[in-house]
Amino acid sequence: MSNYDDSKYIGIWGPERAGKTTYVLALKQYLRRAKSYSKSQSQDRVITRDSKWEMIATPETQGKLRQAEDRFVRGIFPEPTDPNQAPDYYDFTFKKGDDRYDVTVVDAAGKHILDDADPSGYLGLLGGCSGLLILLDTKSDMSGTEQSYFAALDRLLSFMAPEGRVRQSIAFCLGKVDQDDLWSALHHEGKQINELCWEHVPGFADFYENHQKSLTKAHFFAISAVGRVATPRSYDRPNIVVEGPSSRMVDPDDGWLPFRLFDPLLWLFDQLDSEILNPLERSFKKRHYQE
Ligand SMILES: Nc1nc2c(ncn2[C@@H]2O[C@H](COP(=O)(O)OP(=O)(O)O)[C@@H](O)[C@H]2O)c(=O)[nH]1
Ligand SMILES: [Mg+2]
Repeated sequence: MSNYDDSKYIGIWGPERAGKTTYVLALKQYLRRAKSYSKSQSQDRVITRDSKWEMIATPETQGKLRQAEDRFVRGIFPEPTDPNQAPDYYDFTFKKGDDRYDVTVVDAAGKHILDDADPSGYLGLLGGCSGLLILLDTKSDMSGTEQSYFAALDRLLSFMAPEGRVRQSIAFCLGKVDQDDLWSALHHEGKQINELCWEHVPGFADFYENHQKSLTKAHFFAISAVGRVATPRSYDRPNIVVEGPSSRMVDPDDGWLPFRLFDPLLWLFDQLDSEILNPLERSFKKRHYQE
């Protein structure tokens, strides 16, 4: 982990196969490419904003991610995180001009959190982060298993809110919104992201209702690491094919454009700033993230 005093720990958590590792790999690749995207597609406000940022891995993190990155640029997804493996750490510096955030991403394998005896100290680890990115996935059933992920999240939030209020900022991210049903609900039916979560993530509505009061700093995001394939008419279909037991991206090359990947982190950065700055500085600094 980074030794800087100004390091922020941002935890990423989600059930198995929700896309945590892919998220980190895709974000790094996307920010690297955003500079050239912003020249070729300069009307896109999001890309232009993101193109000013750099995401720099420490040498150790680079070593850890190298193999998976080589595969990812060819459209091949990371090996599933071993559910028995201890949490993995990735250290990055996010830089834009004079702004700098040292962030340790805790990639916590879903299942670890299920054991209520918490043998690997997950509650302390994730509960001690300044911000959390919780990745929701419509396909990983979080409620139906014998040990429910939502029960585990309940424990985590109770741990974080001993007095009934969660201090930390939480970005709830609905991932894989490239999927046809989610994409069309979001873009054609004008559904709000939180509505999509209630409707498409089994168990989420009940979970959220139970915690709504204590979650004072929560925000919803919709993201996709693979994006959609653009045709002259529209963004036609998800940029992904399933081949046997695995899947890969159809177009990992220059045409690849993920969807809104950086938004949750920019929002978390803004929240972290507003905790340490006085109100005057806060309004001056609040420029990273726009609704
Ligand atoms: N459709 C779609 N599938 C994705 C996306 N990101 C990841 N996946 C799929 O989800 C699987 C699990 O992703 P992974 O990052 O290994 O999940 P983790 O267990 O949370 O680290 C991948 O192998 C892909 O098949 C996405 O943005 N869209
Ligand atoms: Mg993983």
